[in-house]
Amino acid sequence: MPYENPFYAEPEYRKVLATQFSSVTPENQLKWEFVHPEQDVYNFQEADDIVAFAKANKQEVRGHALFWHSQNPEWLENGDFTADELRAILKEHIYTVVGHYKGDLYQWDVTNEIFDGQGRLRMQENIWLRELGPGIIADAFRWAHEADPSAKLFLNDYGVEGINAKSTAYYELAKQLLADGVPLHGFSAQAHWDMRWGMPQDIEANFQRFDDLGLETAITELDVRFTLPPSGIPTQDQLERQSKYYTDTLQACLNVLGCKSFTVWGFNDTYSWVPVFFEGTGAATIMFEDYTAKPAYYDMLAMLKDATPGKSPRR
Ligand code: 9MR
Repeated sequence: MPYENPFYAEPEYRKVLATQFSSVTPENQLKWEFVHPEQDVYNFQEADDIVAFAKANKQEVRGHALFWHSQNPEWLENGDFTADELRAILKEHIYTVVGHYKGDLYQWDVTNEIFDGQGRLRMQENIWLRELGPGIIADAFRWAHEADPSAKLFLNDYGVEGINAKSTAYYELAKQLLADGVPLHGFSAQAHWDMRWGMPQDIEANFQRFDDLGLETAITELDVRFTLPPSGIPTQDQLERQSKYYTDTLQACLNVLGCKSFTVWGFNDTYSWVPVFFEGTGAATIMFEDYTAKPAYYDMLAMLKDATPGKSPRR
């Protein structure tokens, strides 16, 4: 990671994490390269610490991610495995990692980012799809369900917030998996917004069609980036426009009954992937470096206070 893990280094980070959230997601600690760095080595320590922290603070934990084209260890990506071996490796990984947290994690991103922008499966980039074919998706869900029957299992991606080719590809896949009796329970959208572009107005309609299939929905990685002024300090106008992205996303989730999980991707600008990946942009989270809250924080809080639990405030 490009910055020190504040979970260990910063008491204020832990305090805010403990008091402001009811659900947490390990940002990297359950990805293959972290949790399974060598073929015969699992490293659960950091994720275990997060799960213990969450338990102590009566929080739930989302698991992320089991089947992805990115952040895989060298031994896996550059290994010379046969298809049968790879299948056994994936099965063992899922059994071991999901099993390790059996009963502790309420949701798992089983697959992450398996479609490209045109709604085509990433048959080349994703090692599992490339070597084992699309049928392996159903197996991954079945294995995860066997390892922890109580965890809700999700298809997760970015660029699938509104109705478009990619989210429709997920809709078709979800229907097929459900028809085949595969234990799929949810569809989730990451929601990494960039204020250079607007945001889709049909998030609710998109989530609702998955809800109508009987699936849960979730927002899993919300943040809102924009180009910073030369001073590096966001203007009030930028912060207010940013808040609208946050609250519009929250409103869409609140409007869909099965959208029960809503996660921001980091909550302090010091510890955000955004400036690392997109030079010149930043300030994407709900709190400044010193943990003072931005309009997005206060506006979402007000919206949550007005929301009626269990009732769809559909407009
Ligand atoms: O926030 C994560 C960052 O610390 C990592 O360096 C990066 C590596 O790809 O992954 C980031 O998280 C990603 C998440 O796992 C999947 N959706 C996109 C997120 C932002 O890149």
